[in-house]
Amino acid sequence: MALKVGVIGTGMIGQDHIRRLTKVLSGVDVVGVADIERARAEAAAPEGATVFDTPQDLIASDTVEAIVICSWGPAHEEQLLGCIAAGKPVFCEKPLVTSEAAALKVMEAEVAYGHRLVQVGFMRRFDADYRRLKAVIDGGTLGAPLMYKSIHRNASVPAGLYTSDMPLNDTLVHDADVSRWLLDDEVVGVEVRVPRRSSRGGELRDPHIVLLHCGSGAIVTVEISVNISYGYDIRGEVACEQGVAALPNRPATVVSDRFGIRQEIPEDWRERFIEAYDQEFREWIVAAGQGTATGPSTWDGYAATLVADAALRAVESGAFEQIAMIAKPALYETA
Ligand code: NAD
Ligand code: ISE
Repeated sequence: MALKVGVIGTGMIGQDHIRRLTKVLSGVDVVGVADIERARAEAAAPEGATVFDTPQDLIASDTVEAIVICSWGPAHEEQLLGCIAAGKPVFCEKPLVTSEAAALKVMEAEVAYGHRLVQVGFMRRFDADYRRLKAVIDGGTLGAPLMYKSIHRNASVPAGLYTSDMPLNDTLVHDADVSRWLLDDEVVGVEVRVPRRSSRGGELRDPHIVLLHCGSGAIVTVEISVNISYGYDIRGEVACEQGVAALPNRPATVVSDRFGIRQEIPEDWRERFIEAYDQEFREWIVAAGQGTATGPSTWDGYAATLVADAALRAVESGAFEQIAMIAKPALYETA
């Protein structure tokens, strides 16, 4: 029996996820959609799917067994709490929520429910290259990881809609999550440096250099550039005690012609992580079909939110900003 899914938020990534849920993956049916812009939901709805008036109506519907949230970050809290209250598994695009208080509320609700219902859209954990990199580090042959260099470049971001806080609370969350996962460590403090501003973004503060200090003493440096024009360029290199392991550049095909030797650059995240998104949903469909969730959890969303908050403080203060986490609830110990 196919899992009956409702999608909230039918913008860029909502439409891409509807495409993969209807055209790429099996064992799943998109039976409903909702968006505050009803016309957008109507245009995105697959044949036969119901267009609900509100996200709350979608969550409450008996025809919807599991939910995919692709609305804007500030809307996630209310929608996640609604899914947990209804006892329905939910895939929520990053960021989990946009404040520490909201993350704690969602975590409290899930812990009170008694088992995991929430999977956060940190798709890098499902990318084959990142998984290989983690396997090398976990294998231990290179010794302990000491430094991780994460490069996160976007060709462009929507002018006016993407504001100066977003490199730190919308984009950095991916690097924060994947660093914690790769190094099996928590971030305990953050520093931010702001180099010369790129003229391409007008008043937008861009680029950023972020230092994530981990509990073990390992340090992650993150370069975030969101208007670099040439493409979506994601790189990563872990320096360990006895060697270095790095992600390959994607796509890996090398073209040689009379202009030289080169690799293409993906246009955006949809292209670079297409297979990672497919895989995160394959694993979600199986877990949600069993009434639960897998992969990045509410705890991981909370941790990334704390990093974003600390980074926003650090960009103002210019100083090291410490992070204090609550004790990890037992529910997330095996996650
Ligand atoms: P978008 O602006 O294209 O689409 C968001 C949609 O949500 C819009 O159609 C909007 O009308 C709708 N919406 C907003 N508030 C709503 C509400 N309260 N109820 C119902 N619908 C609501 O944005 P996007 O690029 O599709 O991003 C959506 C989410 O996905 C964001 O949280 C973003 O950070 C995340 N995202 C993740 C990735 C990734 O790589 N994992 C990539 C892009 C976006
Ligand atoms: C976007 O929302 C994403 O999540 C992309 O993966 C990220 O690279 C981009 O910077 C964000 O704006």
